[in-house]
Amino acid sequence: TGEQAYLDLCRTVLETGSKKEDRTNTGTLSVFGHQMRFDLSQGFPLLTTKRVPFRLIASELLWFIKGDTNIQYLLKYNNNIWNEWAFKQWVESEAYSGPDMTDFGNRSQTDAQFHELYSIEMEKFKEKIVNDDAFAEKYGNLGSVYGQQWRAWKTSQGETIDQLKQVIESIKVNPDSRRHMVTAWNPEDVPSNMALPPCHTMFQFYVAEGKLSCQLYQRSGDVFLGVPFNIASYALLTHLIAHECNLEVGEFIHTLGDAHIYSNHIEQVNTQLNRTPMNFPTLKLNQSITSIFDFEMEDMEIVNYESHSAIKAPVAV
Ligand code: UFP
Repeated sequence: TGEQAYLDLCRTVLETGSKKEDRTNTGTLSVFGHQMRFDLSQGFPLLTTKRVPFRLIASELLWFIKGDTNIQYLLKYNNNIWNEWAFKQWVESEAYSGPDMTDFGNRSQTDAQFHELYSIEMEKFKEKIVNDDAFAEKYGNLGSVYGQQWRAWKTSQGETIDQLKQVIESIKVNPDSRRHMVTAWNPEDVPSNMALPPCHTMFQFYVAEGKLSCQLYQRSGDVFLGVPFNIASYALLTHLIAHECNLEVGEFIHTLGDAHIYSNHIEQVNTQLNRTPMNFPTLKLNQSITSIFDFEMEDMEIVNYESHSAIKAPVAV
């Protein structure tokens, strides 16, 4: 099955990876430069050797596509994956007067008492973001993240470029073009304006024989936690754009720079490698929608998703 490409990446990192320290002080095994190919016509690449939550992937992708950079949208879909970045801005602001939240990510993993305090503050923060638009406007906005880079790239002239709209137009008008590019990596914004310098830095589309393919260059990949999400997210994006452009889906090609397994994920990866992959599920899209900008959560559905159970692991922050 197509999942083999991912399992091979895991094995390659475990067997040939270099021991490498990292920003988060967790320690990794890492390889540099690895490519996986997924034939999207053979099924939707949502891993089956562990449960991967499609709902989170889809709501995050719609958030990017809409050019939204405020976590309020994500929280409405019960998607918590970007909370920490906004929470950091809040607890470091003048307006915050609660308990000291310095280095909350690491402390909440090692100090149970602090974890309790942190959870309470985080819940209060989320509730305010959802219910108080002015508060959300101020503290829920992550600034120069994917939504902005894709839909409203800031030029030196003070204008904005809608890269996503332009690339879809160029796929329709000039499918053979070798310039179907979208970039999220803006050297001017890195690192000062960014919560997290983009991991998926640029992607390119390619049309041949009526099929749309996509290749992503990801500078840094957390093989166990991040990469399974990234695969499904770009596969979904490729499906949505192919749908709008009346093309079939071709391949998703995932090129990774620093592909790493964190030292506290090795056991989990081994558990996963001992499982037998099942067939990939299928993606169903609401056929009456014609523009990717009009898709909502209820217009996309994963069918026949059978998988082994989820595997928990700590996130490096
Ligand atoms: N990471 C991913 N995929 C993502 C994302 C983050 O794998 O989509 F946003 C991981 C990669 C790395 C960490 O382990 O998050 C980012 O750290 P750094 O900026 O130091 O590469």
